[in-house]
Amino acid sequence: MEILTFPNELLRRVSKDIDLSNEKEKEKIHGILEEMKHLMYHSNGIGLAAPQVGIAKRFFIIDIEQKVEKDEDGNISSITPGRLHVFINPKFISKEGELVYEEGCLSVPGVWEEVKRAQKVTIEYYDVDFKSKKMVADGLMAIAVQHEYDHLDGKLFIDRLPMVKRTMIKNKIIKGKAL
Ligand code: QAP
Ligand code: CO
Repeated sequence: MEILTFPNELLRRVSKDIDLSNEKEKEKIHGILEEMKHLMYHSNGIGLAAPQVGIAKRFFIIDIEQKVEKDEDGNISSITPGRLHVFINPKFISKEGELVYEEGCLSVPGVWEEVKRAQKVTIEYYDVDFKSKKMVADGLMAIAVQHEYDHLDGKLFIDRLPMVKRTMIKNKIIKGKAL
């Protein structure tokens, strides 16, 4: 399993809901989640969605509390996981307010830009045990949920930048990769 990066077309697919009546599919998810968790922590990420590892299904993980220790060379020496949240078949019930936050993405490495999102969101989803849950999130958690949800619809945070900036960044990444 590896993290796909822009402009990989697989990141642009609209993902499908997990079929909660399909026990085989549910079982498979657990193994995938385990691998995604390791990938996310290892890459110093706070969120990772299934489409980012080439799986067109509607689920993602978020841990906004993890602590990453680096040695003097900047290499990761230890990662202390915080609280991992698993969101399966998520749906927004409400969004309120506005918040600008500097976002990055494991699929768009090295790019950090300010994005405008809702400040507070209510989201319905199934957790890792396929139990129905509801969460009211604000601040960083609200940003993370909206960012990861976008991946399920094939959207990236750079799509939400003003046109001029977006074109500049996309061209720069594509040129950089061609070299
Ligand atoms: C989404 O993003 C997010 O470019 C998760 O070199 C971002 O985990 C939610 C990362 C901001 C809320 C606020 C990106 C790591 C990680 C990079 C990430 C990089 C190394 C991004
Ligand atoms: Co992302």
